[in-house]
Amino acid sequence: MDIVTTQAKHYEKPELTPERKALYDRLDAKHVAPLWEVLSKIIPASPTPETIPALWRYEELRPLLMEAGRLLTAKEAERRVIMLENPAVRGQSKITQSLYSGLQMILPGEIAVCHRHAASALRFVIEGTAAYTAVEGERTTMHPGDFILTPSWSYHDHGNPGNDPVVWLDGLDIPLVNMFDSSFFERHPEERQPNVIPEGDALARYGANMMPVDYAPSGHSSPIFNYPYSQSRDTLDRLYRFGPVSPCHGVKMRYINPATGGYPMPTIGAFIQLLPKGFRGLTHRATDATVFSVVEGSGRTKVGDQMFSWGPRDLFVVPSWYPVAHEADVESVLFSFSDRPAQQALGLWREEAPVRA
Ligand code: 1HN
Repeated sequence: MDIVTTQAKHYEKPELTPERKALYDRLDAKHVAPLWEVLSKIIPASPTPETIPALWRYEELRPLLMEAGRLLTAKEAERRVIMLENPAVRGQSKITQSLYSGLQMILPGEIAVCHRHAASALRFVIEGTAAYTAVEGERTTMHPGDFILTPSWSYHDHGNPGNDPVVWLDGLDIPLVNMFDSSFFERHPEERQPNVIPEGDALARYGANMMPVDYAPSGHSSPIFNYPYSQSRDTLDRLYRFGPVSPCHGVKMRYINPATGGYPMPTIGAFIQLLPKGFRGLTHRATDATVFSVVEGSGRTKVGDQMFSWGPRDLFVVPSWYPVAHEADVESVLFSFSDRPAQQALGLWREEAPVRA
């Protein structure tokens, strides 16, 4: 399907005469400026993202991450992460305009010390089965494909008591928090927070289509903090068999806060989708720039004019409003996250699915 690239008509700038230019210089000296000179730039007719589509191959990143593991400890680094930087905005520690992402590695025997910050975080486990993350007193073991939350201002630490490195994808709303100048950070007095809640408590209490009768939310995020891949994979499998399959998204599910049906965190939403073998998806687009992590399978995604071929553990980013179409050679699973909840809360989110030819 073809992509609509026609731009709506926009306001045209008035002519720049010598007298006008002289006025603009006098305005400039007083730290004021004429709106009409910049209006179409600051209010584009449709999104004009500065970030660009990009793909990272896990097999290229993994050796570099392992070398970082030889050169510094998790404790020295606070968090041993190689950041996925959008190629168009290098040095800004962002993958999209609003989100930060990176690959974090923790070696056998290491811990990542306990701290908390205003930024909300998610983890999507890529490799290794033995690490745990602890959030507000409860630990959870991290398995590949698990989607794990660290809500804003919750104490968290990680550890790897196993024999192999563990790698996960981090997604944080750091650029968004910094846009509001609302960042806070503090260390816990201990390296590890006390383990006061039995493992599995949150999932048992909130993850079985029931809520404690006297449940009262303690914050803005989901009371579940590990959404295990075993459950999400099984759901995708059954829904594929039951149908229907979306022509754009395959079988696509949104992770929820079970107390509200809304997103797990106020600023970052996450999704998991199955693309059937031989799937040829229709082109669609939305205003939430999205980071994808390939869990299983192989295929291709067309983003704008670019075609990204992907396999397990590869990562790619689709900026806002870029047309996207997925294809799968074999049955494939993609995890993704974006700032969709923030945009929806502010009444800004739009989608076009499928994009009109
Ligand atoms: C952080 O706390 C983690 O807890 C990961 O694993 C990445 C990036 C910036 C600031 C804090 C983590 C982070 C981070």
